[in-house]
Amino acid sequence: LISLLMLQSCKENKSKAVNADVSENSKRPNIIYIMADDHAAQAISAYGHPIGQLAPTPNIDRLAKNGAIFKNNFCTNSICGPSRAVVLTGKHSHVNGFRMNGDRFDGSQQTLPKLLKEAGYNTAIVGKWHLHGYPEGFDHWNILNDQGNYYNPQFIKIQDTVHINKKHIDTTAHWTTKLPDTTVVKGYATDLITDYAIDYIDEKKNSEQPFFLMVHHKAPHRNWMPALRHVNKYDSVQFPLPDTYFTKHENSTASKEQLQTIYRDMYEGHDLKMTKEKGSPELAWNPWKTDFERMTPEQRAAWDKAYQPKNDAFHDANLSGKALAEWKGQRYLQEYLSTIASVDEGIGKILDYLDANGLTENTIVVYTSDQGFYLGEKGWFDKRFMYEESLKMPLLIQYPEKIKPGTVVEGLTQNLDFAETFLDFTNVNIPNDMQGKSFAGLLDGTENNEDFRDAVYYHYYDYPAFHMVKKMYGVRTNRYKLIHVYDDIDEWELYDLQTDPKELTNLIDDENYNEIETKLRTRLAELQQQYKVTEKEFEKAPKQRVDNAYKQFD
Ligand code: SGN
Ligand code: CA
Repeated sequence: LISLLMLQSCKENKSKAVNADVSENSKRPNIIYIMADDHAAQAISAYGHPIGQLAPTPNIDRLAKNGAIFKNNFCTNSICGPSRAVVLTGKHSHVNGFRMNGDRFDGSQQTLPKLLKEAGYNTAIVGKWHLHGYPEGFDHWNILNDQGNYYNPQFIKIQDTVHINKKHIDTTAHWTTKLPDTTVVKGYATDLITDYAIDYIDEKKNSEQPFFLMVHHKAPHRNWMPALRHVNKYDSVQFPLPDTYFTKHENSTASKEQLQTIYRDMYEGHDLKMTKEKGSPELAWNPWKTDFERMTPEQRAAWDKAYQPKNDAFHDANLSGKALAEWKGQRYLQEYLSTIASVDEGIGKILDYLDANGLTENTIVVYTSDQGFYLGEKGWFDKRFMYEESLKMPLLIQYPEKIKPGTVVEGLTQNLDFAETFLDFTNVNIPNDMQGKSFAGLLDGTENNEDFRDAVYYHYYDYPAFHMVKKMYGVRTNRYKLIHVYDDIDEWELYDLQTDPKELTNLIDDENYNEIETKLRTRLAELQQQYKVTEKEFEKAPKQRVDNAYKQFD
């Protein structure tokens, strides 16, 4: 039967192929979708930012060199679970129902993996899931429990949901489900996820069936724990701290009231790996103990050996005030970028594997992050705001058959478009209820960047919550951005990205911008109508909840 099928597919290939050499290529492309967690474009060297030059990412850069780099790719809602839900559905948060972390993803709805599976693809996901409940529409999955840990993380596989340690695991359960110790895998999360990805590709490489694989890293998410081989990687590098590091946030109340300032809100031990005193490896403020306690004695000893000299030197320096704030920024960047070194190595391994096995030509490889991230701009870490650093997602795609090496995409694309684009590339019908737009035409040169989209819609809901970034929605065009911050506040912000790329001057009361403001308000209303945003999306949180949250997180 198999040879009969092969004969059949050969016949089809021949009739479709222009010449015999490309007959192999008529097999639909595989897709490897690699998404890091919180990877800022500033930290990818291909994007040209000074930080990325000091901490090179040669393997991620290979995608830009062999394929395309996107300069204006945006998320619709700058936070983890919501971004993942948008990627899976091609629909805005208010339509797919996952507005904030903590919501539960309705797995019964139409998703990209389900559509690809129906169209004959083998579908898989390895790494971070973070949508609560377990993946649906995947033939294979092996996911981190909740946020996952850097060292010796817990993984749960599709098989585990049937029978794990003789106990039935509820596939609809919330993450608070206590998983058995047998799900702990010794090793470093980034390396394990890379290995799982390669194992899967290896299993599928000779199959007639094309595959869709999502590789979701935990890194470089908080608390930024590098692999043991990288714990001293950037000790002697001085990263440039942004000139907005000590800004006073004159432009915005939401910016003033956030709790994601590096030198004020980071946990000294847990995040910055600072110790209580010279000579002791005991960590300073470390509220979530399990990240370190789960290390094996050998791992912990190697870790302490690497950190002790630099932490002792810190105590000797006796820093305070501005110098201490700058030291914290430096330590943060060193840690954050060291975790990316493993991610980049992993991408290199996957690309080398594809090359070595003749899979490169017919495989679409995507690299992105669930949102952007702050590397000290405005004094911050984390994301959530509609400003450029967190709104922009890095995006690089390699697909030799369709994308010319060195392609630069300037059009306004979004994570909302990913599902549509992959369906387009695989010749699967794009359902009408998806809200994005395939950008395949920007990649093969059949569509103009300027004509692709004139404005993107954004809506962030997760307030009150960690970091206390207020609810906001808005519109961004090629040049301008209009934001409405609401809930316990009612404030508008307007920025001219051409004259003020760092978004420090709120022009909302500037008369010279009245006309622009009016146009932006009109466009915003149109987008809300187009995307079917209803009044329900602007509900306020009870005041008591907000007050309590400030107490809890401050
Ligand atoms: C954790 C982090 C926050 C982070 C959220 C959401 N705190 O709560 O800093 O904003 O995750 O991140 S931690 O101390 O527990 O690490 S997200 O990527 O999952 O959206
Ligand atoms: Ca994230």
